[in-house]
Amino acid sequence: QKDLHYVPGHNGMVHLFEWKWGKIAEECENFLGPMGFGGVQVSPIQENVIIKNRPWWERYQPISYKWATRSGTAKEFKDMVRRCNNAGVRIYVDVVFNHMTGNHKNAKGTGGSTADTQNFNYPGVPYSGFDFHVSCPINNYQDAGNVRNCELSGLHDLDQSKEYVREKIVNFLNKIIDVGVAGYRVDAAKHMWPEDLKVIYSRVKNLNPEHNFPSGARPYVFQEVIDYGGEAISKYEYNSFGAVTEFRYGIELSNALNGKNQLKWFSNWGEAWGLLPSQDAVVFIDNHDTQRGHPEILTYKSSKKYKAMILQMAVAFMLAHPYGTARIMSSFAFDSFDANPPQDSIGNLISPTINSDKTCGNGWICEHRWRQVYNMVRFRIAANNTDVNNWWDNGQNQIAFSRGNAGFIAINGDGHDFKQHLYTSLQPGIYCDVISGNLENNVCTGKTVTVDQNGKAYIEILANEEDGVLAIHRQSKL
Ligand code: QV4
Ligand code: CA
Repeated sequence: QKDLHYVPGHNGMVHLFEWKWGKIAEECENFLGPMGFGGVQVSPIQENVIIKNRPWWERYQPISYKWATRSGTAKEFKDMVRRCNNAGVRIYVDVVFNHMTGNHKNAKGTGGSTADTQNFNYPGVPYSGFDFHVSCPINNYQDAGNVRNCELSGLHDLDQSKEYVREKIVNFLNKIIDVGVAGYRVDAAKHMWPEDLKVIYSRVKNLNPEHNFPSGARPYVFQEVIDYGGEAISKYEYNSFGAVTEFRYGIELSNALNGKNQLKWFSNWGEAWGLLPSQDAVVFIDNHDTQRGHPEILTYKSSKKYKAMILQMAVAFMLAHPYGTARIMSSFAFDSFDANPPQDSIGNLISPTINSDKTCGNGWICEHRWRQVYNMVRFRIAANNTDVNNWWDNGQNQIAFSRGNAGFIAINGDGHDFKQHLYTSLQPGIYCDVISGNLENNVCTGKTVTVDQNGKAYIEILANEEDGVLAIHRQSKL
């Protein structure tokens, strides 16, 4: 349950937050597949309650397990999974089964279901009061019972120890596996008992071999457990039976690039820092929650504030480094927490348009389409199964390392020029820096780096350059 089943030669997961199924299918065929992305985390698929002005977070309030959301219908979902698998890109669904909705007058769902939320009645499943914990608010993160048996933000809390509830959840999961999904993100896993989760996961089917999964393959499970330390519940309660989101990853890197720590300390980045074992960790700089509620975390908005595009630097480091399963956040532009995704006057989602330079329009940020990001996905693929070697730093925020003899990256987090002769471990030759440009038809549109007979090269990242990163790899050789 910790194997992603990426197609060989693919790597990196992108969260296409609030994208429509049809558009994701196109993205798999036109961009993600050809670029070598490993998988997509998609927004919740189950029917949710409709909330006025349609904030993104209505999708975290399930009203039934029907596949009907603003992202599309069951038919469109199935078609997307098939097309993405054919393009070599796996699909991971964000599943929400800790709770149903909060209280709403005349609750109506995106698939036409209704609910009497005050009385815990959800005929679309059906669930009734008997299937829920007795209502109480989560207000004490020092008490595991409170966190797991009470309501997160007033969301009616299902009791996963009940056979009936387990059966409904397992059926829902089995149906997504049937159509070729490779795994799922478990929303609010911290708010459920590990024993219950273990039983639920163990009952889910093997992956569907018709979609090119090996026979007997288990779904990849990654659980949303936010553990910054200091609470009753720990990430180590969950990682024996599935992967876990490693929230400390993004905060540590953001702190360093925000000048609160030095990059040189990252020479032993990984478990030595108190992070989960690499195999168990899903890592990311920002996610859909932290980009809204955590000013200290780097997001696409940071890149406007600083001349050096520091989100890209953090993402480049993440993709260059072998630790963890890397996930990239792909956003829509927003000004406030509640802001809805791009939509028309009657609430239909408006999909991104694609510009000629590969970036997105219509209010979509599409970080995964930034050259500095997709080219680092290709770096990660080229460097697959190699370690960090030849770590170099200047004692502050200029660092460099190689990945076996497959790739080399240098980062300038200092305010002065980076000018060094460094050992790259790459074959002699001329390489295209994939951060400042692209290698197209054997022409490099960015900086080039010449690796000499001894594997050494002159590396330069000036303080006033737009990007604070330089990266070359065996596939970027001219
Ligand atoms: C409000 C009040 C409550 C009150 C309730 C009564 O705030 O005090 O009890 O009304 O009716 C939305 C609103 C929230 C509202 C709630 C219920 O923002 O104000 O409560 O709905 O109507 C997303 C959003 C939440 C949103 C929720 C459901 O972030 O704001 O709540 O969707 O629509 C912890 C958890 C972690 C969680 C994180 C946000 O450990 O698991 O908080 N992260 C995941 C998702 C996240 C999602 C949920 C969990 C819930 O990543 O996006 O919350 O599914 O750290
Ligand atoms: Ca719970």
